[in-house]
Amino acid sequence: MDTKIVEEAKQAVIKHEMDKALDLTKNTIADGVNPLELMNDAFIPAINEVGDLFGRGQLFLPELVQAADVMKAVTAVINEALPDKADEKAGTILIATVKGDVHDIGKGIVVSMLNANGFTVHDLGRDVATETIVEKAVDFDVDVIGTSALLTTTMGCQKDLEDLLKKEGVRDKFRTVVGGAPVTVRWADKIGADAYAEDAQDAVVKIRTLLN
Ligand code: B1M
Repeated sequence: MDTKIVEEAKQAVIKHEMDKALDLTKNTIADGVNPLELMNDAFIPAINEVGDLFGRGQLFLPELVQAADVMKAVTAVINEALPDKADEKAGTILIATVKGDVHDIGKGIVVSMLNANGFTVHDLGRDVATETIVEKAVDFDVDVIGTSALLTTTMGCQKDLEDLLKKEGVRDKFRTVVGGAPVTVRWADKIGADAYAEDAQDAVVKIRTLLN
C-alpha cells in the first residue's frame, strides 16, 4: 500500500475529516486498490492510533466519537465495494457486540471479511442482549455465534452467552467465537468458547477450522 495513502487515511481519521476520508476511500478503490487492503493497511492502523492518543489523554471523547463516525462511514463504503459472495454452503454466522457495549467498528470489519469470504452473516448490531443472541441464533439456525466485546466490563457477557446456551439446552447446536481488544485465548478457554479470533482475518481462519 502506498505510504502516502496510509498517511492521508491516518490524518483524515485522527482529524475526523469526513469528506477527505470518504473521497480518499472512493478514489483509492476506483484506482484499483483492494478495499480490504485499504482497510487493513490504512484505516485500522489509523483508528488504532486514535485509540492510543485517547488512551494517552491527547484526544478527548468528542474527537474520539467523531473519528469513530469517520471510521464507520469509511467501513460502509468499503463494504459496498466488496463483491457479494454469500454462499450458504460456506456457513452461516450470527454476530453481535455484547450488551452494554457500543463499540462496533471492529465487528463491522469482521463482518466485511466474513462476507468477502462467502459466509452468510446475520449482524445483530451492538449492545445486544444475551437472550436476543440466543433467540436469533436458534431462529436463523446459524452454524456459528460470534461476539465482540471491547470493554473489560462487558466481556463477561461472552460467558453469560455460554451459560445461557447451556441452560437452554442448545449449546451443542452452535460453535462460538469470541473477539475484541480485551479478549484473549485464555479468556475463551476459561469461559468455554470454541475459539478466539484476534482480528478479522483470524476470524475467517478460526471459523473455517470450526466448520471443517
Ligand atoms: Co471506547 N474504549 N469507550 N469508544 N474506544 C476503548 C475500547 C478503550 C480501550 C479506550 C481507552 O481507554 N484507551 C476503553 C476501554 C477500557 C477498558 O475497558 N479496559 C474505552 C472506553 C473506556 C470507552 C467509554 C467507557 C468512554 C467513556 O464514555 N468514558 C465508552 C463506552 C461506551 C460503551 O460501549 N458503553 C466508549 C465509547 C467509545 C466511542 C462511542 C466513542 C467509540 C466507539 C464507536 C463505535 O464503535 N461505533 C470508541 C472507540 C472508537 C474506542 C477505541 C479508540 C477504538 C476501538 C476500535 O474501533 N478499534 C478503543 C481504543 C482501542 O481499542 N485501542 C476504545 C479499531 C478496531 C478495528 O479494533 O475493535 O479491537 P477492535 O476490533 C478488532 C479486533 O479486536 C477483532 O477484530 C477487529 C478487526 O481487526 N475483533 C474480533 C473485534 N471483535 C471481534 C469479534 C470476532 C473476532 C474478532 O469474532 C466474533
